[in-house]
Amino acid sequence: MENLTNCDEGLQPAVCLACLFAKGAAPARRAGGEPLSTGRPAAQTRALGGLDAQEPAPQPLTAGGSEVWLLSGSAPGPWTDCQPAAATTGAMPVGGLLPLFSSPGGGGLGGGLGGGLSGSRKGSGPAAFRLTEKFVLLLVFSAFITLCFGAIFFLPDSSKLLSGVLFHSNPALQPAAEHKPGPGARAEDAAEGRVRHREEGVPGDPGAVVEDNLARIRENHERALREAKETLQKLPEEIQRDILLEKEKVAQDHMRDKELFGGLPKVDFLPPIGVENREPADATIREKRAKIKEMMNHAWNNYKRYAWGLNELKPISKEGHSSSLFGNIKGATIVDALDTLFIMGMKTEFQEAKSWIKKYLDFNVNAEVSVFEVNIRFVGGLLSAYYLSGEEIFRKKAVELGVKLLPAFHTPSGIPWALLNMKSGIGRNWPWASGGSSILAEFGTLHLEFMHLSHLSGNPIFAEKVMNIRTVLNKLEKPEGLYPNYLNPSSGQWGQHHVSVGGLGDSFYEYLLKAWLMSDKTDVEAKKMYFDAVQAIETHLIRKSSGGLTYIAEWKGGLLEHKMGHLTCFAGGMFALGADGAPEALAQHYLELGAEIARTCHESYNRTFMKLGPEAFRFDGGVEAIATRQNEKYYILRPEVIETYMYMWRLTHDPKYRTWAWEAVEALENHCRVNGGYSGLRDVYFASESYDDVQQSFFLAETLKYLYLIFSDDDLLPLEHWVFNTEAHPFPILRDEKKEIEVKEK
Ligand code: DMJ
Repeated sequence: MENLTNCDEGLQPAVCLACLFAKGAAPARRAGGEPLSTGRPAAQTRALGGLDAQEPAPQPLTAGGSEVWLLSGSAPGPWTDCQPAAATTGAMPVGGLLPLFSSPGGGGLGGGLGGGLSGSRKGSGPAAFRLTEKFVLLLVFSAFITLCFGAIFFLPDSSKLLSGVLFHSNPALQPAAEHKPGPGARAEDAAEGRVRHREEGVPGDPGAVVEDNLARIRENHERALREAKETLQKLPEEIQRDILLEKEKVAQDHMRDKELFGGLPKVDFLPPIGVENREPADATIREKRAKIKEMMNHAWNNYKRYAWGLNELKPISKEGHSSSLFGNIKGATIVDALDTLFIMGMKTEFQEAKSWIKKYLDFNVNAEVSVFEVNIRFVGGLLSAYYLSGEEIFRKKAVELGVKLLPAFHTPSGIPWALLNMKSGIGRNWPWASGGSSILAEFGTLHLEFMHLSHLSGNPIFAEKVMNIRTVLNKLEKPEGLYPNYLNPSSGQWGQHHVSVGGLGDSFYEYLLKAWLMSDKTDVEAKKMYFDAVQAIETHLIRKSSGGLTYIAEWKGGLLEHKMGHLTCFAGGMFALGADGAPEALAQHYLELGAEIARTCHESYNRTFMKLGPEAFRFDGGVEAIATRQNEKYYILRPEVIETYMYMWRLTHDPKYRTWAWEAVEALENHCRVNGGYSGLRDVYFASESYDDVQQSFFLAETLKYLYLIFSDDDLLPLEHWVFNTEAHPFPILRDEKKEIEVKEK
């Protein structure tokens, strides 16, 4: 206590702060030049505190002066080493910092109350105080006592304190075993044990025990108040969500533990169908296929050389490229390319990729990721690598990542957030999205991966999450039968009525069809949703230009924008693939619709200088299939047009699709290939290349894979056994056991 009145090494932080402040502000003075009660010789004290023994004696305190001094430190009064003489220096005094620890003549409790023992005030001893000072001290003292009693009787832990402090016999006399928390004891029990242990350590010091208990009680009390306050400020739905969140956190921890201890259920790995890398019989086709494999080698080797372990490659700068879509997750190209390496027979590269994944692929990143992108590229890539190779590491990593994505679904409707911090589990939507909405193409493109995650983990939670999305969608009224691109996850209602089969909408439709196909055609709800949607799209969005090109426009609140994105070109393949499930009378129609879209998209390539298509092309202002705006003229190695050629080739074997695909290969080689890999282009209508300097991971995952498949026989990843996710990662069809048995019996 004595030290509290002095500026010495051992002082409490608050007091030290006060000291520094006071010293910097003005030379400290001592009342009447008397030495402080430090036990140090006066000369030393002076030297330390910069004291001047010749200073005049201070003015005696008045009650008012004392009060003001205690509260704001602005009135004249005596000081200790630590206190500036405010009145004489005009510097800000520190009295406000020291109401309890220091006071005139040696300080607060230490000086005032203890004055008779160690105070150094002139004429020291209680008798030396004036009546008003005594009154003030008494007031302070009684306030402190009231606080202690208040704490003892009204705080939640009071009973422990009462028994531990007031009515308890000396704890040191109690048997030690009694204080030990037993096995399985809760955290609070352990804490209690800790306090008791401290009591045991200071049997002769009840003051320390009181202090210890008070500190703990104060801490608990403050925490409880804080939590109660936060809870009261929340809406009932938010509280409900928090409860759910807590529950799921427990489930996730459980799952993680299970995984750590090898808890993933055993699954019988079925040898994949159609992964033998047979050479095509036709020599020209063989050569072409070999050329595409060489392109993959060029892309992969340069990524390896200049950007290994990073997300993507900058082929011009020859360094890594990081996209915010993946937060701090690394290795997008490695994971995205796995299955392409596998089907091309690039075994060494596949093993290198696997080793990297084993060692470095880490999802515990404190950064926001795009749930959609991470799902289609990372979850999708890992799942297909598992299904092709049977390597457990891929299944483990895929499930681990799936678990990390689950908090994205913590919204009132269960429609997931677009962005998620994988470490904190906090989600939000893109700031630009209409009224805080989630995006149809993003939350609608989780289904295939999540169904497989449930299949491989034995945990239905993933399937439940995506089936709930469908339930929400099915309850909503659709304008003209169309699905708007925006849906608010809080209200569960549509945002802006903007409909697109391109960006923001595209893969939602793709996943309806593929959910049906991947379920071995048992998910008839998905099939119905798909065909209903396609019917509405045909009625309201699909148009034919005067030059005879069929295109898919965008719909904005009933008005058409006659523009088609490169992304929309995937739809040709989708319509053709869906023909199989259509009513007989419509099957041919859908195949033809696919062919027409393929032709239009081919035109969008053919009408450029580079023979590669722009990001978006228009059918108005006298143009057809041409980009008219500068910011729509770029090509970023996207796959959608080639994807449609692949489906059209497989489903029709019309040779023009191979011809068109080869045109694309030549264009890529002529304009996108550079020393350091493949780059996107800023303007496909311009005679000389302006590179965007990014080799997108989907170039290896999709563009090159679809090209390779076009020049392979159909028994490489046959469509009867595999469904490609939207990033071209093949997933096996989940066979319905009952159906299998029925077929066999027949
Ligand atoms: C890919 O990541 C996927 O195909 C996605 O569905 C949309 N676009 C890119 C490539 O263009």
